[in-house]
Amino acid sequence: MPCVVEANQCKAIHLSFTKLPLQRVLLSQVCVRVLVAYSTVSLGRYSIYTLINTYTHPSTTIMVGAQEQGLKLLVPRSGVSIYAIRVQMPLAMKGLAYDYLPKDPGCKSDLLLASNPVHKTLPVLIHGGRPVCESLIIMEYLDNAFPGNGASILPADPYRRAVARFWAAYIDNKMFPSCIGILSTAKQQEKADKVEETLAAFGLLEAALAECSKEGEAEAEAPFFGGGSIGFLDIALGCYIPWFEAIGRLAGMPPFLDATRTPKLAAWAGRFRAAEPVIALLTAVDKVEEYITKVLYPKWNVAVTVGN
Ligand SMILES: N[C@@H](CCC(=O)N[C@@H](CS)C(=O)NCC(=O)O)C(=O)O
Repeated sequence: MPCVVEANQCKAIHLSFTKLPLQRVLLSQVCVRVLVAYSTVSLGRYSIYTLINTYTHPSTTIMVGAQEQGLKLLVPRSGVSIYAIRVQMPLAMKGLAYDYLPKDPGCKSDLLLASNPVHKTLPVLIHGGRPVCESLIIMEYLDNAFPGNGASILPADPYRRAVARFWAAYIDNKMFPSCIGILSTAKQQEKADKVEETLAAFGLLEAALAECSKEGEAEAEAPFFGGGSIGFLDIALGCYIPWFEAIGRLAGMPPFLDATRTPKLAAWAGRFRAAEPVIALLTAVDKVEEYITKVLYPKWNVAVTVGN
Protein backbone atom coordinates (compact mmCIF):
# COMPACT_ATOMS: atom_id res chain seq x y z
CA MET A 1 0.00 0.00 0.00
CA PRO A 2 1.73 3.22 -1.05
CA CYS A 3 -0.07 5.52 1.36
CA VAL A 4 0.80 4.73 4.94
CA VAL A 5 -0.63 6.82 7.73
CA GLU A 6 1.25 6.67 11.00
CA ALA A 7 -0.75 6.48 14.22
CA ASN A 8 -0.83 9.73 16.20
CA GLN A 9 0.60 11.62 13.27
CA CYS A 10 -2.44 12.52 11.37
CA LYS A 11 -4.36 15.72 11.32
CA ALA A 12 -6.73 16.03 8.48
CA ILE A 13 -9.96 14.40 7.76
CA HIS A 14 -10.56 14.96 4.14
CA LEU A 15 -13.84 13.93 2.67
CA SER A 16 -13.41 14.84 -0.92
CA PHE A 17 -15.79 13.40 -3.47
CA THR A 18 -14.28 13.08 -6.90
CA LYS A 19 -15.28 11.05 -9.87
CA LEU A 20 -12.89 8.23 -9.05
CA PRO A 21 -14.70 4.90 -9.13
CA LEU A 22 -13.08 3.50 -6.03
CA GLN A 23 -12.11 5.44 -2.95
CA ARG A 24 -10.07 4.48 0.01
CA VAL A 25 -10.78 5.24 3.62
CA LEU A 26 -7.84 5.22 5.99
CA LEU A 27 -8.35 4.96 9.70
CA SER A 28 -4.92 5.28 11.23
CA GLN A 29 -5.96 4.91 14.84
CA VAL A 30 -6.63 1.24 14.43
CA CYS A 31 -4.58 0.92 11.27
CA VAL A 32 -7.53 -0.38 9.38
CA ARG A 33 -7.93 0.21 5.74
CA VAL A 34 -11.36 -0.07 4.29
CA LEU A 35 -12.05 0.08 0.65
CA VAL A 36 -15.17 1.97 -0.12
CA ALA A 37 -16.70 2.02 -3.51
CA TYR A 38 -18.49 5.13 -4.61
CA SER A 39 -20.31 5.47 -7.81
CA THR A 40 -19.42 8.52 -9.81
CA VAL A 41 -20.91 11.05 -7.45
CA SER A 42 -20.71 14.43 -9.06
CA LEU A 43 -20.87 16.71 -6.06
CA GLY A 44 -17.90 18.84 -7.01
CA ARG A 45 -14.40 18.12 -5.91
CA TYR A 46 -14.44 19.71 -2.51
CA SER A 47 -18.09 19.60 -1.69
CA ILE A 48 -17.38 17.83 1.57
CA TYR A 49 -14.14 18.60 3.24
CA THR A 50 -13.74 18.33 6.94
CA LEU A 51 -10.79 18.66 9.19
CA ILE A 52 -10.50 17.53 12.72
CA ASN A 53 -7.34 18.89 14.20
CA THR A 54 -4.73 17.24 16.30
CA TYR A 55 -6.21 18.50 19.53
CA THR A 56 -9.64 17.06 19.09
CA HIS A 57 -8.82 13.84 17.27
CA PRO A 58 -5.09 13.34 17.59
CA SER A 59 -4.70 10.09 15.80
CA THR A 60 -7.42 9.79 13.25
CA THR A 61 -7.14 10.38 9.56
CA ILE A 62 -9.68 9.52 6.97
CA MET A 63 -8.95 10.31 3.40
CA VAL A 64 -11.57 9.64 0.84
CA GLY A 65 -11.07 10.32 -2.81
CA ALA A 66 -7.51 11.53 -2.50
CA GLN A 67 -4.91 10.23 -4.89
CA GLU A 68 -1.95 8.38 -3.57
CA GLN A 69 1.30 9.76 -4.84
CA GLY A 70 3.92 8.80 -2.27
CA LEU A 71 3.77 12.19 -0.55
CA LYS A 72 4.89 12.88 3.00
CA LEU A 73 4.53 16.24 4.72
CA LEU A 74 6.77 17.10 7.65
CA VAL A 75 5.12 19.89 9.63
CA PRO A 76 5.54 21.57 13.02
CA ARG A 77 3.53 19.88 15.74
CA SER A 78 2.10 23.20 17.00
CA GLY A 79 -0.79 23.19 14.53
CA VAL A 80 -0.51 26.97 14.06
CA SER A 81 2.16 27.04 11.36
CA ILE A 82 1.36 29.48 8.55
CA TYR A 83 3.77 27.63 6.30
CA ALA A 84 2.39 24.17 6.95
CA ILE A 85 -1.17 25.27 6.20
CA ARG A 86 0.12 27.01 3.11
CA VAL A 87 1.19 23.63 1.77
CA GLN A 88 -1.84 21.73 3.01
CA MET A 89 -4.13 24.00 1.01
CA PRO A 90 -2.77 23.14 -2.44
CA LEU A 91 -2.55 19.48 -1.41
CA ALA A 92 -6.25 19.58 -0.56
CA MET A 93 -7.17 21.56 -3.67
CA LYS A 94 -5.40 18.99 -5.79
CA GLY A 95 -7.00 16.06 -3.99
CA LEU A 96 -3.64 14.61 -2.99
CA ALA A 97 -3.30 12.21 -0.06
CA TYR A 98 -0.19 12.46 2.05
CA ASP A 99 1.33 11.19 5.23
CA TYR A 100 1.02 13.96 7.81
CA LEU A 101 4.14 13.84 9.97
CA PRO A 102 4.16 16.38 12.82
CA LYS A 103 7.60 17.16 14.23
CA ASP A 104 8.94 19.36 16.96
CA PRO A 105 10.71 22.19 15.06
CA GLY A 106 13.01 22.81 18.02
CA CYS A 107 14.27 19.24 17.92
CA LYS A 108 15.77 18.58 14.53
CA SER A 109 15.10 14.98 13.57
CA ASP A 110 17.49 13.06 11.35
CA LEU A 111 14.81 13.05 8.67
CA LEU A 112 14.49 16.86 8.84
CA LEU A 113 18.26 17.40 8.79
CA ALA A 114 18.63 15.07 5.83
CA SER A 115 15.68 16.66 4.02
CA ASN A 116 16.35 20.33 4.68
CA PRO A 117 20.02 20.64 5.67
CA VAL A 118 20.23 24.29 4.61
CA HIS A 119 17.39 25.93 6.56
CA LYS A 120 16.45 23.02 8.85
CA THR A 121 12.89 24.36 8.90
CA LEU A 122 9.46 22.85 8.46
CA PRO A 123 7.43 22.19 6.39
CA VAL A 124 9.19 19.80 4.07
CA LEU A 125 7.37 17.86 1.40
CA ILE A 126 8.85 14.51 0.45
CA HIS A 127 7.68 13.21 -2.90
CA GLY A 128 8.85 9.77 -3.93
CA GLY A 129 11.71 10.06 -1.43
CA ARG A 130 12.88 13.46 -2.72
CA PRO A 131 12.53 16.50 -0.42
CA VAL A 132 11.15 19.89 -1.44
CA CYS A 133 11.66 22.75 1.03
CA GLU A 134 10.20 26.22 1.62
CA SER A 135 6.44 26.59 1.57
CA LEU A 136 6.19 28.86 -1.48
CA ILE A 137 8.45 26.57 -3.46
CA ILE A 138 6.45 23.54 -2.34
CA MET A 139 3.26 25.22 -3.56
CA GLU A 140 4.81 25.82 -6.95
CA TYR A 141 6.18 22.30 -7.02
CA LEU A 142 2.76 20.78 -6.36
CA ASP A 143 1.28 22.90 -9.12
CA ASN A 144 3.95 21.79 -11.59
CA ALA A 145 4.16 18.16 -10.50
CA PHE A 146 0.40 17.58 -10.55
CA PRO A 147 -0.86 19.78 -13.39
CA GLY A 148 -3.84 17.55 -14.07
CA ASN A 149 -5.17 17.79 -10.53
CA GLY A 150 -7.66 20.63 -10.50
CA ALA A 151 -7.13 24.22 -11.54
CA SER A 152 -3.65 25.70 -11.62
CA ILE A 153 -2.68 27.52 -8.44
CA LEU A 154 -0.22 29.87 -10.09
CA PRO A 155 -1.49 32.26 -12.75
CA ALA A 156 -1.08 30.97 -16.31
CA ASP A 157 0.23 34.29 -17.56
CA PRO A 158 4.00 34.70 -16.96
CA TYR A 159 3.68 38.34 -15.93
CA ARG A 160 0.94 37.57 -13.40
CA ARG A 161 3.06 34.71 -12.10
CA ALA A 162 5.98 37.06 -11.56
CA VAL A 163 3.73 39.58 -9.78
CA ALA A 164 2.24 36.88 -7.53
CA ARG A 165 5.73 35.65 -6.59
CA PHE A 166 6.87 39.21 -5.94
CA TRP A 167 4.06 39.90 -3.46
CA ALA A 168 4.38 36.52 -1.79
CA ALA A 169 8.07 37.22 -1.13
CA TYR A 170 7.19 40.73 0.13
CA ILE A 171 4.62 39.33 2.55
CA ASP A 172 7.05 36.75 3.96
CA ASN A 173 10.16 38.88 4.08
CA LYS A 174 8.82 42.33 4.92
CA MET A 175 5.18 42.47 5.92
CA PHE A 176 4.97 39.64 8.43
CA PRO A 177 8.32 40.38 10.10
CA SER A 178 7.08 43.96 10.64
CA CYS A 179 3.78 42.75 12.02
CA ILE A 180 5.19 40.19 14.45
CA GLY A 181 7.84 42.77 15.36
CA ILE A 182 5.08 44.79 17.03
CA LEU A 183 4.93 42.13 19.73
CA SER A 184 8.52 40.96 19.84
CA THR A 185 9.89 44.27 21.08
CA ALA A 186 9.19 46.05 24.34
CA LYS A 187 10.66 49.34 23.04
CA GLN A 188 7.93 51.89 22.38
CA GLN A 189 9.57 53.59 19.39
CA GLU A 190 10.38 50.28 17.72
CA LYS A 191 6.84 49.14 18.30
CA ALA A 192 5.44 52.34 16.76
CA ASP A 193 7.74 51.94 13.73
CA LYS A 194 6.58 48.35 13.23
CA VAL A 195 2.94 49.41 13.41
CA GLU A 196 3.56 52.06 10.78
CA GLU A 197 5.43 49.62 8.52
CA THR A 198 2.69 47.04 8.87
CA LEU A 199 -0.11 49.48 8.08
CA ALA A 200 1.86 50.73 5.06
CA ALA A 201 2.24 47.13 3.88
CA PHE A 202 -1.51 46.57 4.15
CA GLY A 203 -2.02 49.73 2.09
CA LEU A 204 0.30 48.42 -0.62
CA LEU A 205 -1.47 45.07 -0.69
CA GLU A 206 -4.84 46.80 -0.96
CA ALA A 207 -3.65 48.36 -4.20
CA ALA A 208 -2.03 45.09 -5.31
CA LEU A 209 -5.31 43.22 -4.83
CA ALA A 210 -7.12 45.65 -7.08
CA GLU A 211 -4.40 45.23 -9.72
CA CYS A 212 -3.82 41.45 -9.50
CA SER A 213 -7.47 40.49 -9.50
CA LYS A 214 -8.37 42.35 -12.71
CA GLU A 215 -9.91 39.92 -15.12
CA GLY A 216 -11.22 39.91 -18.65
CA GLU A 217 -11.28 42.67 -21.21
CA ALA A 218 -13.35 44.98 -19.04
CA GLU A 219 -10.73 44.44 -16.32
CA ALA A 220 -13.41 43.94 -13.71
CA GLU A 221 -12.04 43.04 -10.30
CA ALA A 222 -12.34 39.34 -9.53
CA PRO A 223 -13.01 38.09 -5.98
CA PHE A 224 -9.50 36.74 -5.40
CA PHE A 225 -5.91 37.61 -6.20
CA GLY A 226 -6.00 34.46 -8.30
CA GLY A 227 -9.12 35.59 -10.21
CA GLY A 228 -12.37 33.68 -9.85
CA SER A 229 -10.92 31.15 -7.43
CA ILE A 230 -8.18 31.16 -4.82
CA GLY A 231 -4.64 30.92 -6.15
CA PHE A 232 -1.00 31.23 -5.15
CA LEU A 233 -1.08 34.73 -3.69
CA ASP A 234 -4.42 34.18 -1.95
CA ILE A 235 -2.92 31.21 -0.12
CA ALA A 236 0.43 32.91 0.49
CA LEU A 237 -1.27 35.86 2.21
CA GLY A 238 -4.39 34.16 3.52
CA CYS A 239 -2.55 31.75 5.81
CA TYR A 240 -1.41 34.79 7.79
CA ILE A 241 -4.94 36.05 8.47
CA PRO A 242 -5.31 34.40 11.92
CA TRP A 243 -1.86 35.66 12.84
CA PHE A 244 -2.63 39.25 11.79
CA GLU A 245 -5.77 39.07 13.87
CA ALA A 246 -4.07 37.56 16.91
CA ILE A 247 -1.22 40.08 16.77
CA GLY A 248 -3.70 42.98 16.53
CA ARG A 249 -5.63 41.69 19.54
CA LEU A 250 -2.52 41.12 21.64
CA ALA A 251 -1.16 44.54 20.74
CA GLY A 252 -4.49 46.08 21.74
CA MET A 253 -4.92 47.56 18.27
CA PRO A 254 -7.89 47.79 15.92
CA PRO A 255 -7.88 44.93 13.36
CA PHE A 256 -5.35 45.27 10.53
CA LEU A 257 -7.92 44.01 8.04
CA ASP A 258 -10.18 46.96 8.53
CA ALA A 259 -13.19 47.66 6.28
CA THR A 260 -12.54 51.42 6.32
CA ARG A 261 -8.79 51.49 5.81
CA THR A 262 -8.46 48.48 3.49
CA PRO A 263 -11.99 47.65 2.29
CA LYS A 264 -10.93 45.41 -0.58
CA LEU A 265 -8.59 43.33 1.57
CA ALA A 266 -11.16 43.08 4.36
CA ALA A 267 -13.78 41.81 1.91
CA TRP A 268 -11.24 39.47 0.31
CA ALA A 269 -10.35 38.02 3.73
CA GLY A 270 -14.02 37.26 4.37
CA ARG A 271 -14.33 35.47 1.04
CA PHE A 272 -11.04 33.63 1.53
CA ARG A 273 -11.99 32.36 4.98
CA ALA A 274 -15.27 31.00 3.68
CA ALA A 275 -13.75 29.25 0.64
CA GLU A 276 -12.93 25.56 0.35
CA PRO A 277 -10.56 24.16 1.52
CA VAL A 278 -9.61 27.20 3.63
CA ILE A 279 -12.59 26.92 5.94
CA ALA A 280 -11.37 23.56 7.19
CA LEU A 281 -7.66 24.29 7.37
CA LEU A 282 -7.19 27.85 8.60
CA THR A 283 -5.95 28.04 12.18
CA ALA A 284 -8.28 29.45 14.85
CA VAL A 285 -7.24 32.91 16.05
CA ASP A 286 -7.48 31.85 19.71
CA LYS A 287 -5.02 29.06 19.09
CA VAL A 288 -2.53 31.49 17.55
CA GLU A 289 -2.98 33.89 20.46
CA GLU A 290 -2.29 31.09 22.89
CA TYR A 291 0.79 30.02 20.94
CA ILE A 292 2.17 33.56 20.89
CA THR A 293 1.66 34.07 24.62
CA LYS A 294 2.76 30.63 25.77
CA VAL A 295 5.54 29.84 23.31
CA LEU A 296 6.77 33.01 21.60
CA TYR A 297 6.66 35.53 24.44
CA PRO A 298 8.92 33.41 26.65
CA LYS A 299 11.20 32.86 23.65
CA TRP A 300 11.48 36.57 22.97
CA ASN A 301 12.09 37.04 26.62
CA VAL A 302 10.33 40.37 26.78
CA ALA A 303 7.66 41.38 29.23
CA VAL A 304 5.11 42.30 26.61
CA THR A 305 1.70 43.32 27.80
CA VAL A 306 -1.15 45.06 26.08
CA GLY A 307 -0.47 48.77 25.94
CA ASN A 308 3.15 48.24 26.93
N1 LIG B 1 10.44 30.32 4.80
C1 LIG B 1 10.06 29.09 5.41
C2 LIG B 1 9.69 29.34 6.86
C3 LIG B 1 9.50 28.06 7.61
C4 LIG B 1 9.57 28.24 9.11
O1 LIG B 1 9.94 29.30 9.60
N2 LIG B 1 9.24 27.18 9.81
C5 LIG B 1 9.28 27.17 11.25
C6 LIG B 1 8.09 26.46 11.81
S1 LIG B 1 6.60 27.29 11.39
C7 LIG B 1 10.50 26.36 11.70
O2 LIG B 1 10.77 25.31 11.18
N3 LIG B 1 11.19 26.88 12.70
C8 LIG B 1 12.31 26.20 13.32
C9 LIG B 1 13.57 26.93 13.10
O3 LIG B 1 13.58 28.01 12.51
O4 LIG B 1 14.60 26.39 13.51
C10 LIG B 1 8.90 28.47 4.63
O5 LIG B 1 8.18 29.23 3.96
O6 LIG B 1 8.75 27.24 4.63
